[in-house]
Amino acid sequence: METIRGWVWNVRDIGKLKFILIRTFPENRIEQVVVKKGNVPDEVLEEAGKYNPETLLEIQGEWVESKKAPNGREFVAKDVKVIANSEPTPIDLTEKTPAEFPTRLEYRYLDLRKPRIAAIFKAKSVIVDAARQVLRKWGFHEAAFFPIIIATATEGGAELFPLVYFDREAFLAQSAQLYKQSLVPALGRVFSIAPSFRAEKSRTRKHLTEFWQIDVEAAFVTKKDLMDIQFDIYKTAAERLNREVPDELKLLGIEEVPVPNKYEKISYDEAIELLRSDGVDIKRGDDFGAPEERQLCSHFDVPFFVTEFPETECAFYYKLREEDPFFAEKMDFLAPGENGLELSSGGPRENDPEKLRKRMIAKGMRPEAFGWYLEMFKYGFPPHGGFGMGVERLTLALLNLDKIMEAMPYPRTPDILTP
Ligand code: AMO
Repeated sequence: METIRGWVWNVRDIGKLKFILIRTFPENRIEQVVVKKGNVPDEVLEEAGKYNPETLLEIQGEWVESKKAPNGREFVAKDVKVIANSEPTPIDLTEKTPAEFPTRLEYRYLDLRKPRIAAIFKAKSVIVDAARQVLRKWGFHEAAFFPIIIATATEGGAELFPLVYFDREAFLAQSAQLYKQSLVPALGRVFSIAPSFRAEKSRTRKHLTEFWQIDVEAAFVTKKDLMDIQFDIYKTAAERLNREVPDELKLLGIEEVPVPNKYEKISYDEAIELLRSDGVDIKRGDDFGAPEERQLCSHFDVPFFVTEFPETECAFYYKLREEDPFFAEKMDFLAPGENGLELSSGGPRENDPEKLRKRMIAKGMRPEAFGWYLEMFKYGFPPHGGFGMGVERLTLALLNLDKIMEAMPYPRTPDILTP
């Protein structure tokens, strides 16, 4: 005799026989349970026809082969115990009657139980673990941890969420940028996986107001190293997804996540040329908007880097090109294909506090507010560089989701604050 547990998915009542589909704990698989007169006490048979979906059961019995059952087997019950009753659910977890996203969010605590939705988060857990594994392999230490409550902008002033910090103004961190740089002399290679907050009123498939970044910084690192490390995260995550969660991928309609064997590189100027040859109206100096980005990604079937962006489009901390200071040494890493998008930004950093101060002023920032950051470069600071990769963007790309909100259990956008 075996014991299984699971939630009622659906009950088919044909009198002396009840077929109960359950979603098993902990596998989250749909399995068939047969409750038959004579096999179970009479009151169990009677009750079994009345279970609401999501009633949590503990069932004793045994598996037998059955060609008609979902996984080629069914569980013949000898006894059934209700562990927790359920009221009728406000959304249909079987998705026979699908709900719109706002309704799904309203009942997110139930929505997350759907095997297809739970699959996203089992996969995301593999992706986050793959990033940690790769960074450790490359000799990085995980910074434990950087502040979330901060006094100044790190990525420019307009997108900060202010908060009241006793009698002072403070903000939620836009990134760990300044702090991760400051740990480079201490740890050499450092990373953190931490939340970032951006008060952008962007309502797009790739923007959240709260998202997580894999923030990476290293001393004496080359641009090629930075690219290789990012590619390694992407590739390792793809391989591990295929190996560790194949059933979850199937639920998401993915036979196999494409595992790239190389990455490509294109300069900003080349990307502009390519877009223009496609008939896109874009000037040298412009940043890529969503349609341009998609168009660019559709030219690639492996992940790729766009290198050297116009300085005016970049944060103050990127190094400028020595040969041509119109450009900053920033590089973006993008996922390929029709559904492609920017996954990360990064590059070598500026170490000269005077140059940093001028760049800040030019970008409308107040260098006085960055005292400690500017001072630290006066004390034997090594050349360094890094990148920040969005965890939800990476999840969106690898799992081919249609919007980033699907990659967060409880997404935050300009419109969504609850649950
Ligand atoms: P950036 O601002 O480009 O760079 O952010 C880095 C990466 O974070 C993700 N990201 C977002 N994900 C979801 N919603 C958003 N609103 C959002 N904004 C950004 C993207 C993006 O590529 N400090 C630098 C990185 C560095 O140079 O180290 C930074 O924050 O995947």
